[in-house]
Amino acid sequence: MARRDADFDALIVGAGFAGMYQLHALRDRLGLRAQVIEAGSGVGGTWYWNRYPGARCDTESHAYCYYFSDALLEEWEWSERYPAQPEILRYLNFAADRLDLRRDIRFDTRVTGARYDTEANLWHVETDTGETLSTTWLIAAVGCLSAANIPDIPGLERFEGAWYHTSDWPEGGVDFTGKRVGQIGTGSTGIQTAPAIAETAAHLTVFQRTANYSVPARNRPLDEDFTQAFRENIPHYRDLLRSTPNGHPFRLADRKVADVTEEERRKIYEEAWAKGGLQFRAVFKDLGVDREANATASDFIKAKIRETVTDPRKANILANIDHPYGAKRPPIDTHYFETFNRADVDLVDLRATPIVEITATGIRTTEATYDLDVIVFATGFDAITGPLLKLNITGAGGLTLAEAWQAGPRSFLGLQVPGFPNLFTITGPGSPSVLTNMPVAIEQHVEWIAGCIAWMRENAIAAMEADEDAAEAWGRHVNDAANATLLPTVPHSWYLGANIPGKPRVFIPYAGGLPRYRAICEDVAAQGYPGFRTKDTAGKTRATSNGLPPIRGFTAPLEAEPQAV
Ligand code: NA7
Repeated sequence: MARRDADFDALIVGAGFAGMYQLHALRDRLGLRAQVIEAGSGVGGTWYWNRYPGARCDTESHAYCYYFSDALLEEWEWSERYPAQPEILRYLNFAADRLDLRRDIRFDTRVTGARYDTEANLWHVETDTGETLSTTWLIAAVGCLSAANIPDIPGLERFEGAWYHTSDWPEGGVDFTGKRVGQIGTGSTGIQTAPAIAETAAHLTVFQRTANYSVPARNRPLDEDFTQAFRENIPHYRDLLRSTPNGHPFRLADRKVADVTEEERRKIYEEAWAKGGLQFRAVFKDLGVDREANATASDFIKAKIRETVTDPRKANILANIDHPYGAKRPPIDTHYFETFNRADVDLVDLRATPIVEITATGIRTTEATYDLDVIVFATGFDAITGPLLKLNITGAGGLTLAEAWQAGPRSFLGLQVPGFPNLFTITGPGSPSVLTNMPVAIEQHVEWIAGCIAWMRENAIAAMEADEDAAEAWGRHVNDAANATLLPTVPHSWYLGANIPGKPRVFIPYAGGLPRYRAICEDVAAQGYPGFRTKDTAGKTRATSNGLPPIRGFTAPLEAEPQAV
């Protein structure tokens, strides 16, 4: 139940895919007084900030957009198989115009703190423009990968050249002409940006800590026929995206590695390699769950790397991969390994020769000094929890989110945190989030949150928060789901928080698959929100004190839904 004396019914933080749709859902469907607070000067979230050369989505364009509106799908035309950052940004601007969102977005405004007032059932949200705004519901739509990880390497402040993190790239771009560039990091971002930087830089040195798999993206322009066929089959694509475990437009093949001969297997991998893209991991259903099966895919890709890279020293460093394929986020690329065949591109193995310091003129490892004009940090993010913690949220009774999550994030369904009433997190920790095609996961969360708020209004509920016991049970289920896969077996994975010194090692996203997750969320809503503690406008409270009632999907065996993450 919203308070009329509050500044807003709902404040949403972030104007990316999530915040934009949440604004539309609350303002235009429920009639709430809702606003978005956005630090950037425009909409786009991740795609507003990540302007580095080569930035492109790894999801195919026709699947990387809003599906809640046929009109948006029919009016937009993608130009390439994978959308590049400028095209996604144009798309999100188109959606903002089409839905008339901009009038309710405060740009150039960063949330610096939020405090819950238990008496008034209100959030007080502070901004860097000096305002304090009150709201009944606070919705964090801050994205999973928006808190940059800039490693604490001694000497960075002494560096006399320029340095950039890929996620905070200058709007006008960076001119690498004639420059010696050092790039640290070979995750999805580093693998996209190295070939693009090499195109114009005088010299590129890639500093690799963990060798990584990559499958060719096989990007290409889309033609009229594709667009036409897509528009005629929108319901098919919508069903497909909502019924696959990771929200991608491909299904996991119904066969195991051991079901085929070695020769057939080779042919399957070759065909998938030629086709390109993330569906490489979906050609067998046991790649994500069985080490032996996985080794066949891992070995295939390592052999491809060795075939591609002509210098045996570089090939050895690149193919020396220490984890199962897909157990860390699997990148796709456009000529990444080929880039190392250029005479002006070098590769440094940081496992063998770690960085000691950054000097005034470059990077010094235990073995050599590399003179550089520019350093590019493609070093990733304090993922999922980082952007939420940066909001400086204080919940009921003065408990901060940082305190509540000291031993790792706790939530019910990745949607609400015990002790933080009326705060919702879109694609928060404990939800499928980064293991899926994000817009699909976002739409499901936005719609669930809108449904929950509508229910609160209908039932005169003033405040709602996750129960401790529900969060406990959910945490166990998130762990079980991860343990049914190979995902938690990589000790240096950012899915476990391992890339950030001091971050608790907890498997963060939910690996049980989107359909199962959606069924659980729907069942919780249909049963009147068990697992949540509520307080009505008369001050009467309700809690699920005797554990959770049976929830569809919670109990089904996890191996029924192997992840092709
Ligand atoms: P990632 O996947 O976290 O990759 C970051 C890379 O930076 C990775 O190779 C890291 O090595 C490396 N890194 C991080 N810190 C250091 C230090 N201190 N020294 C050397 N190397 C370091 O981030 P991305 O931006 O590539 O991708 C994130 C997501 O964006 C991706 O999953 C897509 O969803 C889009 P490590 O592997 O930790 O040894």
